[in-house]
Amino acid sequence: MNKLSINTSININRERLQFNIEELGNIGLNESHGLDRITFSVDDLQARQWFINKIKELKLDYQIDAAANIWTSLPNTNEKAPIIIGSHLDTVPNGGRYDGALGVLIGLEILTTLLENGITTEHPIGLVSFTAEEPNPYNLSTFGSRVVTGKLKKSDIEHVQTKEGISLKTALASAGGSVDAIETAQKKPDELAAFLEVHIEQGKRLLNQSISTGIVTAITGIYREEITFKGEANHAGTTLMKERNDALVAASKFVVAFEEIVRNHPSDEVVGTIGQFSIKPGAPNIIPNEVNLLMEIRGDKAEKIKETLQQVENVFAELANHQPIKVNRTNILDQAPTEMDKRIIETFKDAVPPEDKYLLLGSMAGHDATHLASITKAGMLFVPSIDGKSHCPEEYSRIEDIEKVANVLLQSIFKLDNLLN
Ligand code: HGY
Ligand code: MN
Ligand code: MN
Repeated sequence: MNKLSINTSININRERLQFNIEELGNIGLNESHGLDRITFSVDDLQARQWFINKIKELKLDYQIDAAANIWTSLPNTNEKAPIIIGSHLDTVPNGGRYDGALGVLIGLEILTTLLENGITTEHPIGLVSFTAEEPNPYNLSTFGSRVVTGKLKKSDIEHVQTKEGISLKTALASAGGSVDAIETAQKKPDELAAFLEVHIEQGKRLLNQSISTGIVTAITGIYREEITFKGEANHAGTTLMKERNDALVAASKFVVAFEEIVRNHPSDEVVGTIGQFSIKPGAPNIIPNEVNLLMEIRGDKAEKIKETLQQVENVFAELANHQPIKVNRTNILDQAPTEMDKRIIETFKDAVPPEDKYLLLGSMAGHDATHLASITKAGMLFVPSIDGKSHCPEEYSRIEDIEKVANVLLQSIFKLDNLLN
């Protein structure tokens, strides 16, 4: 049969996709109507099991690699490298139903559509759910995709544990992975023909222009540091103000100075956040002796992140002039800004129906595709986010938009199947 004649007549099943979004969206639901599928939590494990059951219902094989990434693929006897669709199932605390999950569910829907239509492609079509994309208690976001692309090795992770002392070794094993065998999950360059990720935009650009399909040109760079300020604990009543070395006061000055640096950066694409902060010992009558925080800087160009970091250095130098504080800084993430594959961008454009529009846009959120781009051709499609809300329970995308973008992905897969080696 002529492949092109099959392609244009096939669409994904919107009701089935909607059903799966709702069913998966009940796993990890909390009292604030948000999702708590934090990496390796009971709810994360339950979502992973839900996904495995769905694969089994399709009578497909699946593999859990050493990073606990879950892979499946349609049967195909060709020797070609596979085209892989993927994203993640874990969420931020009190997160939404769409971030990550949508990309996996659209992949599942596309596999199901191809199966029920009996379509065999030249390239095997696969699907992956990556482990621990979001920041997590192990301080290892985009964990699964970094392992697959060789950016995290056994030596980087073998001693990792949470603040409560739970080792990554134990937690990863609970999801079917293995720290000792971690490097077996690594893929060689060109082992995959392409990686395609659909995600919600998490901003308002598509919505403001009433466009359903976003085609991502590049993904922001993300730099994170864990910073500990060490002062001196002492009695809050008997220690004179001039005699104090208060870790919280120093950290607070830093927070304010940091916000000013990023706010004043001429580029809107440079943003910075301190989203996690803890004080020790944490009593009203003890001067804080330790503050621990996570600082994040994002930017569309590596130089802009570097230049922001230089200004951060100046703040620390200035702080040291005023207080005998000790500061420990550990870099925990340094993801360079990444361009998406030009050929895939062109293919996405061609796959949008002529009566519909698309918008080319950069992603200011990080994604697994950023890492996959180092070993294969990577491309991303965005779906509009209502009110631009994400990482919160209000996160929502309309099924009409989702359906359109899923069909763009399906048609793109047919085109790439013909185009790629
Ligand atoms: O943090 C991010 O940009 C992504 O949502 N993980
Ligand atoms: Mn996210
Ligand atoms: Mn995500």
